[in-house]
Amino acid sequence: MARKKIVVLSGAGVSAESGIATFRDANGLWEGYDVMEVATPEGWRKDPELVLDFYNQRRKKALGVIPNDGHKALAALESDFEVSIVTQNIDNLHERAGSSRVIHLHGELFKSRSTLDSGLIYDIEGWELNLGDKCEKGSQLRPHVVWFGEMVPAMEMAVREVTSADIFIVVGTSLQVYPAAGLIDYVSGEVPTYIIDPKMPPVVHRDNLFLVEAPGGIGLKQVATELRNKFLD
Ligand code: BV8
Repeated sequence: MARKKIVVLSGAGVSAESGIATFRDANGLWEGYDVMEVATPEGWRKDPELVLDFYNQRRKKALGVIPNDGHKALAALESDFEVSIVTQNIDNLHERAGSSRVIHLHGELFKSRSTLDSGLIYDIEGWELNLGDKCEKGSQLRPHVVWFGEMVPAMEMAVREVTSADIFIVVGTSLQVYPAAGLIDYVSGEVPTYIIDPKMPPVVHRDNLFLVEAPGGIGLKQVATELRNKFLD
């Protein structure tokens, strides 16, 4: 029998137990920074060094952390299910935990992109991307990240994933950023939908909705057990 397909929408909360700050929790990432200055094209134009430093600090932090039980529980689901992870996170902890299909809606921290030709994308070795680092066509490299006010190119692919889900899991996201948060609206009422978060985000009630008020490390293990009991003969 074909394996059931699980689609996951993850946010900063799934990396919290690895020690990476979320955006909107107390002492979150945006504290101490003005989003408009470090995560918008205008901020980049105004002060590229401030922006490069903001992402260098996050890359340095991300190099020193490891995947947590939540990332590992999602990777382990691949032994019994087809799993696609649509993440808003720019860290690579899902991949490092072993997840083989990860769509980064908002880009990737360890990649840079040409400011002249957006098709030129490079891996960043180490943690630094600095002013003067140029693409092969000689233009300044920028973080390969989707800033506020920029298009989300992977959205179409993400919509295709969620519309083909047999099971949908939302973990570690406040569902405040669009169009990512709108993905839940593409999931039909017949699809069992799990929301895992210690502080439940606002979700319009729907059929087959299961709220798991717990951190990702515990909640994802609990849901994984439930799914195996429910869907594996
Ligand atoms: C676009 C990359 C248009 C950078 C990010 C007014 C109303 C509505 C929308 C808008 C508006 N004004 C502007 C907009 C659009 C805007 C938007 O949605 N703004 C919001 C803030 C209102 N969106 C955009 O600009 C998008 N683009 O719309 O383009 C367009 C169209 C055509 C042509 C041109 C343009 C682009 C949005 C992408 C922005 N980039 N990140 C970077 O990372 O530095 S968004 C950023 O927020 C991150 O990606 C992050 O992932 C994302 C969402 O945050 P969360 O992941 O949810 O994190 P948060 O801290 O909020 O929540 C953490 C959750 O975890 C909490 O629920 C917490 O309880 C939970 N948690 C805590 N601990 C744990 C836990 N869960 C589990 N376990 C734990 N231990």
